Amino acid sequence: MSKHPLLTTWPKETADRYKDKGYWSGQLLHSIVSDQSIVQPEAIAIIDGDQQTTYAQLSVAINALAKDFLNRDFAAGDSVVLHMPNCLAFYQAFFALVTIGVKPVLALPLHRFHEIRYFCEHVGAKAYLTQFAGDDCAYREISCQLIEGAIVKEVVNIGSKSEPLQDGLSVEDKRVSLPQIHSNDIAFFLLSGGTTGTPKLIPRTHDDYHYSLRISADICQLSPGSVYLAVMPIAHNFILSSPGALGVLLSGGTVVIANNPDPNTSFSLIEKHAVSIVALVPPLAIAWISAVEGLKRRRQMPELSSLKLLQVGGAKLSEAVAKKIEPVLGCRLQQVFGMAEGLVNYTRLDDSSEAIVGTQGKPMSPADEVRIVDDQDQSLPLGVSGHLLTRGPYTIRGYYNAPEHNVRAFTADGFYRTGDIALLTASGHLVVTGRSKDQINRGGEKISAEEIENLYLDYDGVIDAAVVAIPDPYLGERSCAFVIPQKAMKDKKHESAFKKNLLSYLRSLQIAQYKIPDRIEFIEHFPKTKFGKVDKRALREQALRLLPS
Ligand code: AMP
Ligand code: DBH
Repeated sequence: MSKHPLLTTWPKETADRYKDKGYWSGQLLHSIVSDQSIVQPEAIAIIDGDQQTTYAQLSVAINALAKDFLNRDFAAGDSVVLHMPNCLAFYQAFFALVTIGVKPVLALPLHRFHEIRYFCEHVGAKAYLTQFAGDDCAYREISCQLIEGAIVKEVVNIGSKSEPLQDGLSVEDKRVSLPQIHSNDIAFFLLSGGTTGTPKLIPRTHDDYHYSLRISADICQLSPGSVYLAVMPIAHNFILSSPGALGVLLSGGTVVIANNPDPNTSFSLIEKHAVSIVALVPPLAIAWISAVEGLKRRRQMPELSSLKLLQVGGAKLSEAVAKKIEPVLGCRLQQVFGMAEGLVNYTRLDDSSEAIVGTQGKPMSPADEVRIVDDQDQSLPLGVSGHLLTRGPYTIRGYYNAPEHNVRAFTADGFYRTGDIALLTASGHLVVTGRSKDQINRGGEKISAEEIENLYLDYDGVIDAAVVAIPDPYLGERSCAFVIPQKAMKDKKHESAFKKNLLSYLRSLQIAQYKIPDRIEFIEHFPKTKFGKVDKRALREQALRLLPS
């Protein structure tokens, strides 16, 4: 089925089976809004501060923007990088781009010049699409650097709040006609949390993503009455599709955008708009619990009665926190264990309390194939932890333009090696028990150890570096870089000056802040495994001993 040399997709017979079974329905992602604009044109689709848009208005704005993009000479098959804060214009731009077959790379707000430049170069981006609004001048600075460095030819500043899109563009422009889009085309690229030196891009098709939205919306029992609060970055797969804003729009509900993660901001939005569902990473769930407990003590209990479902995912939720959610917040908990590559697991709304609190859910589709295997890829019995492999109708068969990495990341028969260690229970639920991939999960933000190690290797004065996770009660994990310096450290003063240099070096590269190690330790040589590789397990134990008990 793959027509493109840089893409590995499903074999023809598998694709045919997914179509026959109705998983791949042939529907296009932008039909989500255009269909609802006919069914219920006056219903509110998205609320962003004092801006709100009905489905009819949203559809008009998307078409207008699509035509504006075509007038700028964007053409089907082009790629762009879309890098925006949480705002209405993100959805307008996303749908407009997929309407005309231009593939956006969905960058996250915390990405900085280092990452954005890489995405632009990797896909040969035609343009960088952003919004110069609010207090964050990062987007403007990145734009200048991209133009100065001739990395992209064009920067498009989309619909800042002072000039809303709906009023700005002509819809009646009949001179441009929209290109034909196929449902098995790549619609956009998501970013992988990464385990390698450079981030990998995840190509998602209209067919596979639309299926994942339909089934997610069904599992979460969404309806036109659902009101979804988007607190975390809206370009992230969890917030986009599990069921996320797109699942809610597909169901004809309303998406309310929060542009800061402060619990009190969310609580007022929940009350004001009668929010019924929200998705958080574990650290934010902890912050919400303590905020509510604090307000209760002061007898200022926020009005959260509309909230029916709190989804928590992105990193492992501890059982202790999971147990508190329903009694403190008064809503149902749903654990979500997903990945931008595909497979998403949900605890079901009618699962037992034990399953909801103690597992990371079941695969969402009956067509998801899940295997738990040992180091030799041999299947393990129920209840035994092993490597989690998966394939299915919405799990990719290869990263974009990464043939060598794909050989390692996928089995010969197309299973994705998730890098997670998990066990399956007799009821079919997965429990995540560890990770084999060389990654730090910092409260849901994934850091590839190798990416940071490579950056340190380029720094004068560093012989080698190894980055590992250290446990943290709030974030789950933080990062610790063990560094072998070229010259032995003379004293504490010398050490702390060198640590400062190492930190400012990383900052000078303009990488996302969350990737900067939380801790740096100097070491003379690394412990090695039997095979002579750096023994990260031993380093993690060493890091643990350094932590205050
Ligand atoms: P990403 O590659 O950024 O899409 O991140 C996906 C990874 O996040 C998964 O492979 C897991 O390692 C981790 N993850 C996501 N949700 C959960 C969860 N509920 N519990 C444990 N780990 C999770
Ligand atoms: O962490 C993730 O990537 C994630 C978590 C929950 C995800 O992609 C998803 C749900 O869809």
